[in-house]
Amino acid sequence: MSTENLLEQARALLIRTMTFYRDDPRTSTWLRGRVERLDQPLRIAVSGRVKAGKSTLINALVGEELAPTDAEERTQVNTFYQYGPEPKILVHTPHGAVQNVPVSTLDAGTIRDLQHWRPDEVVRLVIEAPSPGLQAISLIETPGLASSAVQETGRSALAQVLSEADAVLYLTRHPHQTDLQFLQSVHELQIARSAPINTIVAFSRADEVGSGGPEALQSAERIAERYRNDPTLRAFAQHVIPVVGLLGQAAATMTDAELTALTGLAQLSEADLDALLLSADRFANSTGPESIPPATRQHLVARFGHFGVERALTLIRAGSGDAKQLRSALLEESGLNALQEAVHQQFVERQQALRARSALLAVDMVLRANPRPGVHQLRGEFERLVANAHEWEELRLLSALDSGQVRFTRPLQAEAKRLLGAFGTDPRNRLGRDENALAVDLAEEATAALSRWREQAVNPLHDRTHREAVRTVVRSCERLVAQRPS
Ligand SMILES: Nc1nc2c(ncn2[C@@H]2O[C@H](COP(=O)(O)OP(=O)(O)OP(=O)(O)O)[C@@H](O)[C@H]2O)c(=O)[nH]1
Ligand SMILES: [Mg+2]
Repeated sequence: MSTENLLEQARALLIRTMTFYRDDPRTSTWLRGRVERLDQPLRIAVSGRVKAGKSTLINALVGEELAPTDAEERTQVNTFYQYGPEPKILVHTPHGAVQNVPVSTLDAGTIRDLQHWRPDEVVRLVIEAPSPGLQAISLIETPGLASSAVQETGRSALAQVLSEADAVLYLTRHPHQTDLQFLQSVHELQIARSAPINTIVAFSRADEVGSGGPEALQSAERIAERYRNDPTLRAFAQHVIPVVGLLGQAAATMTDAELTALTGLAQLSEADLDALLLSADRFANSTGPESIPPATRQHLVARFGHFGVERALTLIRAGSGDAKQLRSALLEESGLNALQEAVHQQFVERQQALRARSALLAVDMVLRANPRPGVHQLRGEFERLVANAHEWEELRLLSALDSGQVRFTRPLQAEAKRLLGAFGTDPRNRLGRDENALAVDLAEEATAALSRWREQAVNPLHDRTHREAVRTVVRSCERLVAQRPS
């Protein structure tokens, strides 16, 4: 059995496909781009309906206000935010030309102007920024789907997103039916079905749920929980997370002046503060308190939202006095920490499996679009890799274990997750040993785990789902036995 990892096999197949099409410059150039991408930061598409809060969330994730958020018209152009040593804007036209727009700083205004070009004038904007938040991942904002378009153009828009990104962060304000259908259509593609490992759903603008009071996030969490248990959604999204992107963005980019204003407000008497916080309108426009003038309060509501201001004041009064404490408490309350954690666990840690998926998707697209004599060998190799992609099986089983679709008894459940790589994919992590563990101990532990799980495989009490799950764990153990720890 080959234990060479899936990514390397997928890369090799991608390169062979490129060689096979070398007399077709368009195809081979496209494929070369895909090969190069395997060594670039992971690409995550931020997708969803118009005004779902995509740009705001991108800023919250990057920790800077790069993406224009207050645009009245909707964004028409795919906008890539990626790391670069200096600020840079590249404009891609439909004919393949790339123009460099000279900039010394990146301001949302310039980006906004460029985003208003029509799709037949500009097909893609690439914003390069020296932001630490973009070193491990690149983010792509896709044009917001109009509600009618979710169904109509859903598939083609989606095919586009899929071919551009390794993973999808889908934002929805109300996870209703059309969004589910849209997401499901992603899932219909062959690779997507084999590897439903690349989608996180963010339940966005969660502060607006219900009447939008301080309890909004708890209501949003209850709704999210319902969707997590929805079998349709669970089949392709591993996480449904409520987020208040606006608060996340404000917390991540909070200024000293904002902190000073918030601290000043927190010193008001409880009665005055309660009266002031009755509504966003009252907060922003009432004449008093004079120490914090209306203009400052208007600024605070615009930046943090009414929910965010209320949370910030409550936290300051409870003792989160300095900027660092307040920022981290607000990032927690906005759901941004949970989202970052999910992105890390599901996408960054699993990037090899996601990159392999993208590479195979590219091969599949080319073989379908340009069939010619001799492709059957490549197609055969493609099918073999997809069928044997054990990494994807591990991810599927991990999410089934997390969602409760599959359950082992107590000690086995934890061990299965560890062996499947939930706490790190290195042999040491999988075997629950630290970095000082000796190779011989690891080998011994791997053999012991394998025989334990082989016993489970013949347990007659297990149903089919269970037997398949056990087989996946056994296969992970077999790989650990075959692997030489480095
Ligand atoms: N209350 C609240 N408002 C938000 C939140 N996120 C975004 N908004 C507001 O919603 C509006 C749209 O936000 P954007 O981030 O521009 O949304 P978008 O999905 O990028 O919009 P398009 O690209 O134009 O489709 C802006 O006025 C934001 O301030 C949130 O978490 N809470
Ligand atoms: Mg936007």
